Amino acid sequence: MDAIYRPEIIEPEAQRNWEANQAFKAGEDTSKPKYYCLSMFPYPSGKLHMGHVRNYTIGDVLARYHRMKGYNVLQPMGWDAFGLPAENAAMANNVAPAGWTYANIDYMKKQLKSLGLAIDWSRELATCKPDYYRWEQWLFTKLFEKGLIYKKMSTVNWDPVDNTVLANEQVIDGRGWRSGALVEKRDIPMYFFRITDYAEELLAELDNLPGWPERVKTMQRNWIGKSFGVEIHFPLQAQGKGDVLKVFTTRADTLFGVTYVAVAAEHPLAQQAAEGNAALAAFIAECKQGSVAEADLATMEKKGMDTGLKVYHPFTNEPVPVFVANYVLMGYGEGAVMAVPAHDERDFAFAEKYGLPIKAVIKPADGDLERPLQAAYTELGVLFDSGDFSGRTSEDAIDKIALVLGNLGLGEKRTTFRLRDWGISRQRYWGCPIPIIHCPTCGDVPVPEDQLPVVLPEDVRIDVGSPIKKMPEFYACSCPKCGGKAERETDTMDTFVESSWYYARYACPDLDRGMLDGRANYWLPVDQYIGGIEHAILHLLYARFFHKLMRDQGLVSTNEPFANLLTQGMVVAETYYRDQADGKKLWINPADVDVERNDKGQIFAARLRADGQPVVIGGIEKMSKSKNNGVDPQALIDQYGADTARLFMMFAAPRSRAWNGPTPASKARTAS
Ligand code: OVB
Repeated sequence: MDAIYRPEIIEPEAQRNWEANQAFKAGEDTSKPKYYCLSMFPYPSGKLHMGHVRNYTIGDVLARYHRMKGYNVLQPMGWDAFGLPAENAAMANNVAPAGWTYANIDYMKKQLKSLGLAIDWSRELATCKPDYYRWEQWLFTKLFEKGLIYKKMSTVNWDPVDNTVLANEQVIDGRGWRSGALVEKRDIPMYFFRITDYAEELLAELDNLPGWPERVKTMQRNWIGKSFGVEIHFPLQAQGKGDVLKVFTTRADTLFGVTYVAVAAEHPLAQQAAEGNAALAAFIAECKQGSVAEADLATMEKKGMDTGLKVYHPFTNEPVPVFVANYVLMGYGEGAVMAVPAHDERDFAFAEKYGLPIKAVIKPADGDLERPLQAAYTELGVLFDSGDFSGRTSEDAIDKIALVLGNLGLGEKRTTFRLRDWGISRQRYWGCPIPIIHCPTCGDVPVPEDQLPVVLPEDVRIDVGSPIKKMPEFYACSCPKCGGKAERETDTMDTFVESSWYYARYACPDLDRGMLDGRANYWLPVDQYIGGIEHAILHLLYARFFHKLMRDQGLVSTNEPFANLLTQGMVVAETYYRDQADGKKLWINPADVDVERNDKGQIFAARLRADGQPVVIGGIEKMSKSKNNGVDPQALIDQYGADTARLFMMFAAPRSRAWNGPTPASKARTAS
């Protein structure tokens, strides 16, 4: 035996041995309890980063521990291989997205192997391969036939110079990232998964997931956002009898405080009012510009314009002006809201800006409102100046107002969800083709099973826009129903579709006659899922939704995919920079800096090794390309060996809440 520890010799030898003996190959074995340990699969972005090392080390520790405890352990790995980064890289380096992706997979697979993870590589899958995505297309056609997928017009970011749709992250300060042109909104047909049909179950079943962090469940509950409210009908002035403007509100108790109603730019009333009103038409056009990202909508300046139209208050019959407002979205509720400036912050700001009346009707139970109101009073309370309802509490009034409106035929109680249907169409190339054929006679026809997969051509040149939209050899086809000339859909699916079911396909990655077989029921649910907190909402919700879709298709027998969830923290590092002449900071990688520490280990001086001159110490931040503080795990592995790198990762920031419930020994020391 060598007196010196030589990881560069020991580790490859152990790894070769594991590979030769298929040490981590898993099979269905009913004599032992099974343990399916899954780490979120990586995007093949180029090389492993510290976040991956942390994720896959935690998974490996749990997998090996359970193996030693006598469990039949499955730990698979694969590649979340479609997506925009491959297209961007392809454009920058003039290579095809497929080639770039496969090269990255090769390199990162070598890196993962050098980490010594106990992975069953025989189950490796890549979502960009037809033998994977054909089953996604197959399920799509089944769901389309069931009406669980439907087509509807939807708004996208349109670059008028490049003539292409932009993803939200390609819109920078309202302009296209490549062309710099002002981005417009455009309505195009897109496909939607009816996730709202499952909203109630997705919410209720969070209560049956004791092995999930409370924080993640709360985020999902808020995202689903079940609320009880009232739909209120405001009769339209100058229209036929019975014509009403419908709004939804959770605060029907504030109805007597309504001083205007606001509709989305796309609302039929707005369109109607714009005929013969050039200023309004121009404002509506302006509303249609800019990003559709929710984050941008939240922070943008709230603007509106009077349509000149009026509706009647359902109780007082007083006329109420109708505004078009840029913050009201057609896709949300009825595309119209009642505005109560005295009791809603956004309405308050809007009313002040446009000189609209502010009418208070709710006061605290044990006091009075300040006069004049300096800000909206948004709490529940007691009604006043509200006709027969004055003196009632908010809760009581909501019920009573709904009842009376119901009797008048002017409204009803309703439950609504914040959750919207999931739009999955992407006008991009590097994704799973949507298996629909557009026939001028038969309409949208799903591709028949025996014609699947619809294979994405990999040998393409990327410039502006998706190449398959310009390839008749891809889109020209005949209608499966009538045999006439037809065209294939050229949009591809959101990559979150692939990551919604990969965990199940690992049970039977070789199956070529179906999406899943009985092996999925042996392995599922995943006993331990491990990943970053950034996936707390969308990915985990979509995967839960897909599990229920697959259950209802008879493919799996359980209700939930992940029994236990562990969310890891962010990997952090010191930052260093120098101020440049242009006022910007030049970020310097920690690997290029020499530091001096005090007796507590804190860094008090830092110099750039190259010139020996000081650099500014920027404090500890999560590792990122923008702050150039990423530490390359490969350098660590090369210098100290994988075991040391893994051990360091676990000791520097240990996790105690390993699976179901906290271990008594210590409290978690990382944010998760
Ligand atoms: C890493 C987790 C991630 C996921 C696969 C990241 C935790 C946060 C990042 C970044 C860059 C660095 C250095 C450190 O959450 N394919 C999807 C995916 O997320 C998953 C599917 C299921 C939707 C970092 C970090 C630098 C898993 F930029 F140079 F600085 N985090 N901590 N540290 N794929 O490849 O380098 O992104 O669980 O592992 O991540 S993934």
